[in-house]
Amino acid sequence: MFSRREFLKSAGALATGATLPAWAAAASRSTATKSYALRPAEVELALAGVAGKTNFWAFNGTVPGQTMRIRRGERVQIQVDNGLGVDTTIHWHGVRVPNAMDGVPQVTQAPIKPNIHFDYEWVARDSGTFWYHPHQSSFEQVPRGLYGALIVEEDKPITVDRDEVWMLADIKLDEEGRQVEDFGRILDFGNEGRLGNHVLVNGQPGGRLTVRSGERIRLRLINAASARVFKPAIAGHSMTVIAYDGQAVEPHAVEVLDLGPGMRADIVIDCMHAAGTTFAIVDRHRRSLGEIGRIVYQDGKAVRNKPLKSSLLLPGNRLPEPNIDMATDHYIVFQGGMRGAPIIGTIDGKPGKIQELMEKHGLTWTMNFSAQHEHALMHEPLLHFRKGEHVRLHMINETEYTHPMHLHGHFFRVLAVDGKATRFREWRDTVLMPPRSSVEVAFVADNPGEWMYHCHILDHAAGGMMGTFLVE
Ligand SMILES: [Cu+2]
Repeated sequence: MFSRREFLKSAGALATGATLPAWAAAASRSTATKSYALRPAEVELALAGVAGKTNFWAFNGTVPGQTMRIRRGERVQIQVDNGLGVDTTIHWHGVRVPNAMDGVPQVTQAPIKPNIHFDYEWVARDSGTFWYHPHQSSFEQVPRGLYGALIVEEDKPITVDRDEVWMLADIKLDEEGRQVEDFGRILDFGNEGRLGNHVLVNGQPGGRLTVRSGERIRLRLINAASARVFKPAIAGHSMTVIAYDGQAVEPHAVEVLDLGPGMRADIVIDCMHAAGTTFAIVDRHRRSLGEIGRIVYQDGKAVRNKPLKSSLLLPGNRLPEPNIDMATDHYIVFQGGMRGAPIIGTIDGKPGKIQELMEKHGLTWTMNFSAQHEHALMHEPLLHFRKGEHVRLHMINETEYTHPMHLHGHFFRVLAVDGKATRFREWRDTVLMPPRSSVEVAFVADNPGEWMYHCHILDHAAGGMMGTFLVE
């Protein structure tokens, strides 16, 4: 028997040399396959301005891993060959993959053992800015350097002079320029997470966006930090947001972005200053380390003297639209953390205190009164949805901390924060939940399987703020 895939492969092979009938050409285009090989392993890399070499874990020896640029509708095959001394997996953050390809150890697959390989394969249904990283001990593996960008290009992109990716992260270095290996401390789990002491842009300190006067730049910002929330602002420039988490939003200007771990923003910058000038991109968050990078105007003639007038509205993806009138209401209550009420849920079936949860289980947070060890083999889904169910999810944050909450396999519309309707009802896969707040989102649970729902401050996830939703 000839499978459809083999048939299309041979149809694709025919394309070299022979003229294909239009139907065959279209078929091979729509199922074009891109293959990647990713090998996570230890590596020593030089950081600008840092003496000596720095120890990383990296995909194919670079931090970030290679940027995967694909087109919407393309099939992607990724062979992961584990060169680490520990188990790993890869999660395709924001990509609506089939459950078995989601890369969550114990939940969607067995962990990839050292020296073993695993093949991922999925079709890019949505265009947008996504990223990939391990879901195994992510509080350690991600900050060690295992992360990379995944860009799915639109069929009809907007007009810009250049399309750039900045992966933001931080790193904790000692005086010799080595990574401090203090991962997994309960003090970090129960507070704001483990913060680095240097900001990295695409793996190096001090991002540089070199531009020519008049250029219009699309900048895809990805927060790959394990715990740091960035609030980037650009001196002398306005940022027009065109997408959040890869999904189109009505273009709107902002002075400051609010980018929690896991979150993305596509912004457009019209660079209308004079050649030879420089502008700082600063982090305005209260835990900021200062400058993230700079826009540097090259010498030379301006590309144009007035900003481009063309539309910044992205075509958008076909996401299932939740109907609020027919939606079922579901609730998640968040409790815990070292600062705040000594609350919480259940320990061994009885109401317990945070102190007890920490001492007995090494956990610091609960969702709906239950805390989970990272990817435990035995676990109960937090919520159950019927396949196709329209869901309105009420998230009630009773903690004193901010949490970027991430749902796998789906996008949701953000309806309201503290009862106040959002301006754009934007689609997201990760939403920032401010301290002591409520956030309302809605989505259609159309992707069958058991999906992670967790805080993307990876230390919080490891401290119990992770659970699953079952769609069946
Ligand atoms: Cu959190």
